[in-house]
Amino acid sequence: MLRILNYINGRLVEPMGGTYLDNFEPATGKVYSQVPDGDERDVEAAVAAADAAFPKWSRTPAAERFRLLMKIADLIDARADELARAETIDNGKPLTLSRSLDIPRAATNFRHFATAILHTHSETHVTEGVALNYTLRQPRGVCGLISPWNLPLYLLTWKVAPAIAVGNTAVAKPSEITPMTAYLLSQICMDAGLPPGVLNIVHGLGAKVGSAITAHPKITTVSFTGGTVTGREVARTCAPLFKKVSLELGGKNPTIVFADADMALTIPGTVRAAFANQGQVCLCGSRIYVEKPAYEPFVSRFVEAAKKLRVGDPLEPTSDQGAMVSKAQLDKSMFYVDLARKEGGTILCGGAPPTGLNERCRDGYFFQPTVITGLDDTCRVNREEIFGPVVTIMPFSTEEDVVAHANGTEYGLAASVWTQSLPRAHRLAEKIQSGTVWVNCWLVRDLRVPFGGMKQSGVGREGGDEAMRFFTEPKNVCVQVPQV
Ligand code: TXE
Repeated sequence: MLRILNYINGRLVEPMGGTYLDNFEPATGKVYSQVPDGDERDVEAAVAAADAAFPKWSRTPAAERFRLLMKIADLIDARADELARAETIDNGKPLTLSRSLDIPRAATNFRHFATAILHTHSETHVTEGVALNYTLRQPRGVCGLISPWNLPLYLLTWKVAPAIAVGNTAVAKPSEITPMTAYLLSQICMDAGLPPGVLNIVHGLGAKVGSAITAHPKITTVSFTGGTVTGREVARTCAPLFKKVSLELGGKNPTIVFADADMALTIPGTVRAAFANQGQVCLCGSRIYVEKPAYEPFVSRFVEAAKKLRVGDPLEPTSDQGAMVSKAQLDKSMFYVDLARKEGGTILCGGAPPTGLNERCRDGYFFQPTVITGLDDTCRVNREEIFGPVVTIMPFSTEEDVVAHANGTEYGLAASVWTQSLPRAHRLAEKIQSGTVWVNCWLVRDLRVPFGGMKQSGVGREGGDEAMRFFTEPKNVCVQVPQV
């Protein structure tokens, strides 16, 4: 049985407690590896390594940091097939998705920030006749980076890359449910020659390792992606310690389809937004609002497309949908489908695990793409994050109505609007309360733009300059200008 290790001070090491957690393969429901059951002692060692590495790393020239991060990206590319397979076995998503999205994006994350640090600029303010003010942006020290299970390597590297690119050192904790690609990243960092202590990865449970990271006095900055409930706990821990915190949390994202939308584009686009990664993307569009004249034909075509999605062994190239990440997530989707029935909804397709899985996957965590109608905004199914392949479709009459629907939950992460009227698209984008609004597309990501949510979808922004600003401290230097 493969036992993965922590990555501390440039070495792969056993957890100090000597205990391990079972790591399940979602497609089979069976244990396939073991992950360190880390605790505060491992976190202490990791923080000490990061703290010791910080002085030299923060003074390492940008050109050298650039070279090392680009080397990591190259090694990710070189091991992409292995990483994609590891991601799929660990997470349950189709291999085609791991290979086309998650792994290439991990390399891109490193390249984006490796190049960004070569082109930074700062501000100067002249106090006429008195002084010259310039802003120094300096690394903050040891960062705590906590990432979730839905896009394991993609979201881990989305934090690691900017944090160390600007000169911080880091202690990262991947989800205990999907630790494998983080372990392979440790090997890649060692092969790339990343100096010991710059990045440390401690595996284990959130309540033990995660909370030890957020509470550690030497960790100045915490970047967290996960559920809103846990995000609240992270914020509660960090606030009295005056840590800088970025929270990327859950969503209940509206998809808004007007009657004038190009349905040849909209149907596949909204189906992908609904069911990508088995609906386990915080940006997935799980509430679909369709303008009344187009409602019936849209529902019919959407259900037809959802039924065509092939749910199967994620290692098979023919599978469009793989397994959900855990039994808990599968049960959560089942719970909400049952709740939808009780709330008066109609299940038009899916609503249960598929039949016809191969022998290997008969005990896996699979669920069919599910479409529900007949519910309104007061129903829990339309208010709470399900984080599975379960969506609702509702009709709407006017722009004012649909804006009220879209903004009617505690979340505000993302939205998509499908229409061929440009003025209407801009009107909706301005009124919808979310950190991202896509128009006639979904999950198109330019890494330079601010990324994050509002309301209970999070605090702060990552991406591009926002990430560089989050992971640095601006200092104003004011120099008296001698009068001639
Ligand atoms: O996330 P958790 P879970 C949503 C989704 C899901 C729900 C819970 O609805 O059903 O969140 O998922 C670590 N201090 N999203 O349980 O618990 C944990 O070990 C510090 C949306 O997987 O938030 C893991 O590494 N860390 C989200 C990370 O936090 C703690 C993606 C996320 O785990 C901790 C995933 C603590 N007290 C789930 N407790 C998105 N926005 O993409 C746990 N952790």
